[in-house]
Amino acid sequence: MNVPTKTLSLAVISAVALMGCGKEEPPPPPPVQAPPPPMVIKIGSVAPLTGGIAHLGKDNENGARLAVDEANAAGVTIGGKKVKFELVSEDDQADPKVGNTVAQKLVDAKVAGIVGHLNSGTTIPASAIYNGAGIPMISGSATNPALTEQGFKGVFRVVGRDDQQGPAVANYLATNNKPKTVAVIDDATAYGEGLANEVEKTLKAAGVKVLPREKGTDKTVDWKAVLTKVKGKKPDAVFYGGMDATGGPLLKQARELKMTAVFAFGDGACTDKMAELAGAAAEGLVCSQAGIPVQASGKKFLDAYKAKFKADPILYSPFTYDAANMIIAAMKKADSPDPAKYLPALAASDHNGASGNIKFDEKGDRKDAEMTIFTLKDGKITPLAIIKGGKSLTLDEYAALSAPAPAAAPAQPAAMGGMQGMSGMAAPAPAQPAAMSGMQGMSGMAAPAAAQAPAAPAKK
Ligand code: ABU
Repeated sequence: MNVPTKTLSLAVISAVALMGCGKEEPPPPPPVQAPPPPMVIKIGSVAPLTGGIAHLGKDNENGARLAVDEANAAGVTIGGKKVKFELVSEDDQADPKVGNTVAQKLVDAKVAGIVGHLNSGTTIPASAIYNGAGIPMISGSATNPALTEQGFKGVFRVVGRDDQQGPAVANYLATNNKPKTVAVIDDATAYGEGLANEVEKTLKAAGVKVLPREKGTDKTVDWKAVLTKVKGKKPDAVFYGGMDATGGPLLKQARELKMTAVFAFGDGACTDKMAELAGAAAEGLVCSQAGIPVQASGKKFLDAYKAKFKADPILYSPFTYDAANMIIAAMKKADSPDPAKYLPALAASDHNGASGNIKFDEKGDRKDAEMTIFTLKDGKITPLAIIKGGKSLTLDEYAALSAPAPAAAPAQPAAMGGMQGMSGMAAPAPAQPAAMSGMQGMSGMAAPAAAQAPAAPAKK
C-alpha cells in the first residue's frame, strides 16, 4: 500500500508530540471472561416409545422432561457450579431384552439417575443393571411387587403395588357388581399375570367362583377364540390383566360376541384410549389405577403439561414428573450429583408433588399409596373413588384432605392450585352413590402394602 509521504510525516509528528506531553493511550479493557460452562447432569428416561403402548411411554417421558426443563429454567447450582440437566431418553419397546440393552446404554452414558421403566416386565430385570452400576432408579408406573422385593437400595417406585391394586379392584367388583362367577384373562407379562393373580386371590377369598385362567400375550389383538370359550361358561364378570392396546380389542370383540358380563381392568388398561379402541363397547368398564387420578394432580402441573405438549396427561406422567423432581431435589440436598452421595437424601424424601405427598418405605415403595376406582362414562374414564389409608373418598373429599390448613395457606389460589379443577372433572357417575356405599364397607380393601407384603430382605 502506498501511503503519501506527507500523511506519514504528520502521523509521526503527532505521535512524538503526544509522547512529549507525557500522555499515554489508556490500557485496553481486560477481556470479558466467558462464564464457565454449566456442569451437565444426565438423567435417563426409559419407556416404550414405539409399539402399541407408545402413547403411554411418551406420556411417561413427557412427565420427566417437564421436570427437567422446569429445573433448567429455574436455574440450579450444585457443588458451587451452575448445572444443566439433560434428559437422555431411550425406547425399551416394552421388551425385557431391549430393556436390558438400553439400560446398559444409559449406564454407559453415565446418567446419574433413572426415571423408568414403564412396564414391570422391563423394569424388574433392568433394575439389576442399575443396581450393579450404583445408579438410583424410580419407576413411575411399574406395579409388580417383585420390583421392590429384591432388596436393591437404589430402586424406588412412586405408584402403588399390584398387591394393593388387585385387592382394591377385585373387592370393588365383588361388593358392587356381586358376580357369582368371574373369568380372569391375562397377557402373560409380569404385570398382567401378576395383577390377575392378585385379583383371583381376592375374589376367591370373597367367595366368588373364578374360572380357569385364560391367556393371551401383550401383542394379542384377536381375542375371539379366548372369548368364545369364556362366553360358553357364562361368567358374570371378566377381569383382564393387560394394557389398553390389547384390552380395547378384547372389550370390543366381547360385545360383538354379545357378551353382557361386566368387564374390569387394571391400570394399564384404565385410560381414555379404551373408548378410542372399543367405542361404545367401553362404556361401563370398571378399572383401577395405582395412584390418584390425573385430574387430581394439580392445576400447576396440568397447565404446564398442556402448554408444553399441547395435550393432556394420560396416565402416569404426574408420577414420572415427581420422580424426576425427586432425583433433582435429592441432588440439591446432598449438593452432589454423585449417586452414592444423593441416594440417602432420595431414600429420605418427603416430597409434595403433582401426585401428592411421597415418602418411601424401607423397600423403596411409596408409603400409603392411593388407589383409584373408575368407570368409563361418556367416553372418558371417570373416577368413582380414591382409596387412601383404607378409606374410600370422593374426589372432593380427597381434595379437602390434601389441602393445607388455612393458617398454612396464605395464598389460597396457589395452595389449592392442584385441586381447583377437580370438582368439574370428577362429575360423579350415576352409579356413584351405590358404588360408594359399597366401597365404604371395604375398609380392608386397600390395606397398605406394608401390612400385606412379606418382610423386606436386607437391602443389597
Ligand atoms: N402398572 C401398569 C403398567 C405398567 C406395569 O407393567 O406395571
